Amino acid sequence: MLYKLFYYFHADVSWLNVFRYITFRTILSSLTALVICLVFGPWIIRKLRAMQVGQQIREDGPPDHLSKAGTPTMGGCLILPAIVLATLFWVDPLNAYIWLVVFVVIFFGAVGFADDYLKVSKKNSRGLRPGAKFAFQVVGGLLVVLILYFHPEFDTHLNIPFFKNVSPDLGMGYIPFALFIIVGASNAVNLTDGLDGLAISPLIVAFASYLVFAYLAGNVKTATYLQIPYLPGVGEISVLCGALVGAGLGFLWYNAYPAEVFMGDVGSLSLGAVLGTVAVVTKHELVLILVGGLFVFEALSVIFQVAYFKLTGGQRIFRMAPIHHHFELKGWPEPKVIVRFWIVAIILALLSFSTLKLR
Ligand code: 57M
Repeated sequence: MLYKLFYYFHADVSWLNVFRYITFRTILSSLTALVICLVFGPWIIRKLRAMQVGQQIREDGPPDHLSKAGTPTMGGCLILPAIVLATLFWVDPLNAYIWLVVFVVIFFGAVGFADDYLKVSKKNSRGLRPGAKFAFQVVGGLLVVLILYFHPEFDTHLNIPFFKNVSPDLGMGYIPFALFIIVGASNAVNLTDGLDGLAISPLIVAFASYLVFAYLAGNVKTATYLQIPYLPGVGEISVLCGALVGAGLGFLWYNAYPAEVFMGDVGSLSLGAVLGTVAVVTKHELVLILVGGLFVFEALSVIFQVAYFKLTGGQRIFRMAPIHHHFELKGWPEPKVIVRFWIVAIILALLSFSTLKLR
């Protein structure tokens, strides 16, 4: 938006042409979000501490976590404004995809905020009732999917990674499919957010990957060369992904072990839903299984654990789910679990790039 204003007043100045480039604006949006998070981080952490927005710790969790009681939560209140501001500064304001994703940031952020607020104000770890939280997620996700579905240019074909000639048309079936991706990603990131930096680093990796996919899909030359669907306008999503990467890095500065702040549901529900939405908008839906592989792995560990627990009347596959707790209880120090999980996330994201060539 900001760069459009520059044009308005100085359209004849040739160096301003650099602002036309998505790559240049992506760098600027990531730096803007990074600086906002780094500069305002200490202030927000002080405010959250003063307002006693401290984490309640469940007593049935790994014992090491009890020392985390009182760590300020709701750090998403730093991440989300940084993303929105940096995005609005550097994107083309006429791009509808951007507004759709900004809506997701705000809507899912508001649901998470309500959940966190109830937890900290009532001083227990329950928050919104799970049914209510899920219902809000479905409503938000459905709105997004319906807007996309009824857009005349939106394509309901599904691209199958590694198979360039297989792309079934899901028709109306695309609606529940995309909804599952958005709501599923939101919950999977939320489940993963249980150790310092465990969710934000794989999110940075995932958004950096989608930054590349969006750029390639939004450019007619690269899309044709790679035989991926050409999606006019989707290149701007790179600028937004840049803001997500920058804000994530800025937040990681404070969330790195030992964390000075947690992102809270306001961060995790929103960033997860944004990841799902970006996967849908860039038509790289199934690639999310690799790009966000760590989140899938964490969510599956919970599904299997809960199912097995119910079927067997109380027996477990893992010492505790989500699976990061299993390794903690096996005696791995927290930083070791975190860094090893990051390594897995990075390898999976790198593998996702092979889908561009192996087809
Ligand atoms: C929320 N929240 C963290 C923080 C963060 C169905 C069941 C598996 C659900 C699951 C659950 O409730 N998950 C969602 C996970 C919590 O973090 C807060 O929540 C926000 C994210 N939503 O931003 O505000 C705790 O995680 C730790 N943390 C860090 N560093 C961070 O940067 O150390 C978070 C961020 C924080 C802090 O300790 O308090 C959480 O883990 O609660 N439930 C569980 O995860 C529980 N699992 C469980 O009950 N498993 C059972 C099966 C049968 C369901 C089993 O395996 O036996 C565990 N979680 C905890 N204690 N804390 C077990 C008990």
